[in-house]
This record gives sequence, C-alpha cells and structure tokens, in this order.
Amino acid sequence: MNKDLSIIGVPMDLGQSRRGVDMGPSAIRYAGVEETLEDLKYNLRDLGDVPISRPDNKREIQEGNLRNLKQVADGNQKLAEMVDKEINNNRFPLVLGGDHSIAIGSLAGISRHYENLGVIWYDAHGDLNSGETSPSGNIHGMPLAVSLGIGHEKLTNILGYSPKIKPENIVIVGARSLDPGEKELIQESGIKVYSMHEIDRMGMTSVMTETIDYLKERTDGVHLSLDLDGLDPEEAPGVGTPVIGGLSYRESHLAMEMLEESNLLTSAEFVEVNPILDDKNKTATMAVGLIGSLFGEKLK
Ligand code: 6HN
Ligand code: MN
Ligand code: MN
Ligand code: MN
Repeated sequence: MNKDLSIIGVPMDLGQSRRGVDMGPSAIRYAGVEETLEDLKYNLRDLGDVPISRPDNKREIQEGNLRNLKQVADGNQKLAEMVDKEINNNRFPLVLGGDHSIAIGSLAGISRHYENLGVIWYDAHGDLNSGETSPSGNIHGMPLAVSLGIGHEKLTNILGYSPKIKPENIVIVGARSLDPGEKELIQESGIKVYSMHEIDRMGMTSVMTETIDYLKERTDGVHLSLDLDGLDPEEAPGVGTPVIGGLSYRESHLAMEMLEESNLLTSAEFVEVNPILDDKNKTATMAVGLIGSLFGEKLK
C-alpha cells in the first residue's frame, strides 16, 4: 500500500433526509483515525473538509426527483478536484463522509487515472437508483448508477467525462435491500453481487478471495467504498438507513485484512457515519477499527 496518505473529509448530508451525517468526518477524526494511521507509519496529510453549501429548502425535492441536486453536484465537483490532485501527487486518497452521494465525486476524481478502475461497494444497498427509479429522491441512493453514466447530467458529467466505471468492474458486498429498478439494472449490466445470502452460504473468506481474484485479473486500480450500514445496525447503529441482518464487525475486519494482504487498493472511502443517531461514537470507532485493519494493523 502507498505510504503517502491524504485524508479528505466531506461533511455532506444533502444526499439524504436525516441530519447529522455531516458530522461524520469529525466523529471519525475524534475516534482517532490519524493516531491509528500514524502509528502504522503512514506519511499522513489531513486536508480538512470540503466546503459544502446549505440547501435552499431542506425538504423540497428539486429537479427530476433529485433532492438538493445543485448542492450535491457542487460539493462533488470540489471533492473530485481534490481527489484528482492527490492522485496526481502520487498520494492515496482516504475520503471520510458524509452521506454516500460523495462517492460520485470520489470516483470522478479517481477513475480518470485508470483504464479499468475496479470498485468494491460494501453496503446494505446497491445505490443504483436514478431519479426515475428512486423511492426517496435521495441522491445517496444513486452514486453507483451515476458512476455508470445513469442519471442527471449534472452528476454523471463531473470533471467532464462519463461513465466513470464499467459494470463488470464492480463488486457489491453485503447487499440486502435492493429496490426493483436496482435489481433490474444488476441483472442486465453484469454487476457482481455478493448479497447476505451468498455471504451466509460461502463465508466471508471465500467471498473476499473470489472478489480479489476477480478484480486482480481485470482492473488496474481498486477503490473501496464502504458504507457503514453494510454492517449490522446492532453493531453500527449510527447510520441513516439501517437494515437488519448485516455483516458483523468480525467479518468486516477479516474483509479489510484480506484487502490489505492483496495489495490491490488504490483509494478508499468510509461513509454514512451519523453521530447523532449513534451510541457513544460506536460507529465512528468501528470505522477507525476497520481503517486500521485495512491499512495493516495487526493484532499480534
Ligand atoms: N445509502 N434504496 C434506498 C433509496 O432511497 O434509494 C436507500 C438508499 C440508501 C443509500 O445507504 O447510501
Ligand atoms: Mn450506500
Ligand atoms: Mn477510468
Ligand atoms: Mn447503504
């Protein structure tokens, strides 16, 4: 793993309807992310937070069933530029959210540096909706579709190119809540999905072995997009869209260790930590634990 690491916070809460997830980056910093990475001898730079504007009217759904479209697009544009710059400087971007709509900007900034970027989407959800299929109008349920070039042009065309990724380079891990339009898109596009069903049957070791082998063969860089709601809400309660029956901390910790051993990752983001909904910063602490495992913390 690249030892030069840049942390970018994105206090974005406009991609969904519950307040508090904008405090995610502070909660993760407070839980000790920098100390953890410095102990692991990373050359760390914390670039602070991307400035996010406030909505005109929090409740209003604007253009084409897309809540806060303009502010979400603007924030992601800024994030994309920052991420792009860090990769140009040969630094590994570690993005801290914020709601999952920020994956739009991360992927826009990252993917232009790769012919075949792979993506591991660790999440209870597919985030494959568009304005047409979304039940909520929340853009945090759309970033993966946007990165495939599906959705509003203000989102798909950030940094002036689209699509950012190819469906066959995506692996979703932990899915257990997919909307009808998302299921259709998965079926027709060839996105690989390990739902909770497969994880229960195969075990996390086989799921990650297959994921790593699959991406190693076909990609020239891999981004991890980890939504804390992929974990079970009993263990990670501080998320806006919890779904029961999720991944355990142990399974997730193992997944991170296997990724570290694979040496495949070139960027990562941890999103959807909402300290207002949390229990004593448990979810942010869990995020820091997973970041530690991902970057090589060993238990012995
Ligand atoms: N996330 N599928 C639901 C929607 O509103 O589109 C939930 C999305 C959740 C998004 O957790 O990042
Ligand atoms: Mn998500
Ligand atoms: Mn690309
Ligand atoms: Mn989710």
